[in-house]
Amino acid sequence: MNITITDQLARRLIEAGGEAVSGQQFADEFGISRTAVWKHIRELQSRGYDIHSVKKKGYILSGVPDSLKPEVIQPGLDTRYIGRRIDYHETVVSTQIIAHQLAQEGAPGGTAVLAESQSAGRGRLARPWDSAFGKGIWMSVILRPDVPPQKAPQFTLVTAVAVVRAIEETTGLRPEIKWPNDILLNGRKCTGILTELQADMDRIHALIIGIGLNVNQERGDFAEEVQGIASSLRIGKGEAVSRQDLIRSIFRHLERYTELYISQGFTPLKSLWEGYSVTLGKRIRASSPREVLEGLAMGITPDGVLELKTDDGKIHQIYSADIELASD
Ligand code: BTX
Repeated sequence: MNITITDQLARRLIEAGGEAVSGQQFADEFGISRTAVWKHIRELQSRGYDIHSVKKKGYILSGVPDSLKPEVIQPGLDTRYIGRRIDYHETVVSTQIIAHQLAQEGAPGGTAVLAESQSAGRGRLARPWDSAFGKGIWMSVILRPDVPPQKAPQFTLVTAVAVVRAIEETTGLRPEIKWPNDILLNGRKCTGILTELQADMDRIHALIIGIGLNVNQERGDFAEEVQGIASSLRIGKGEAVSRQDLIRSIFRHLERYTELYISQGFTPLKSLWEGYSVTLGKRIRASSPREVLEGLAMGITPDGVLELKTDDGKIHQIYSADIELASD
């Protein structure tokens, strides 16, 4: 990846945490003249960085643009591997497509593809995912866990817990999880998770975890088809939310819960997940391309499979489906 001196300078200013850094200091660190430093500062200002210079002290940063570029996200990120490599784009067809390519080319686990917008973001079964420019987090994370392919669906649940915790930490809102892959705010969908796989029979080569999180949309920013069912953190909180803080928090929680899952299995995550569930204990309709079943959502198994009891008393194990609350 090509990190320019301007980007490195931005990162250095962010890491200074609001303290002044002198032009001479920059010049020495980057091996350039003070005039060149000043030109890079001007460039950053034109990109939306709020930088002013204080006589005899140096440059002070008091605001960063609302961007998802790595130089803005990575300072202050305390993960070991998730988000250590960020592949940033303004507009893409789908971050999933790019992440699949990168994974095939050998990108390390933890690589994250981020975009400001997607022209054809996708959900499960190739359904469209509405991805307005600059309003959300449209991201695909590559993981390379050493687990068999049948464990892949559990990563959707692990990711859901990580994202819910990150939303809580960043906004104080209390979202809920609808099995398997939706996160709801006041009953409306604010996040979708799409787990895809590169594997052979015995081994996962890469998991591509797609996260679509509506952050700063107002109602009118959503495509007409989803206006009645979608929500955003901004709508829930009544004010704008920092996508940068949220992404760092997602990276941190995702790494922590992935590690927990790999070392101890799903059991410690199961009760966390259950605490956020809107599905359990309710009468639901589960639709899959194969069948539609209606009954009571009993619980999830230690493997994260949903158990549904139909009226004939039979318990069905559901691996993937669309869930609606059924009217009794
Ligand atoms: P899903 O199949 O569960 O949900 C898709 C359905 O959700 C759509 O049919 C539509 O009804 C509704 N929907 C579409 N856009 C939105 C939205 N912005 N907010 C709320 N509801 C919506 C969910 O699939 C998984 C979505 C993953 C999206 C991420 S974004 C980054 C990555 N790249 C990519 O192409 N997909 C993933």
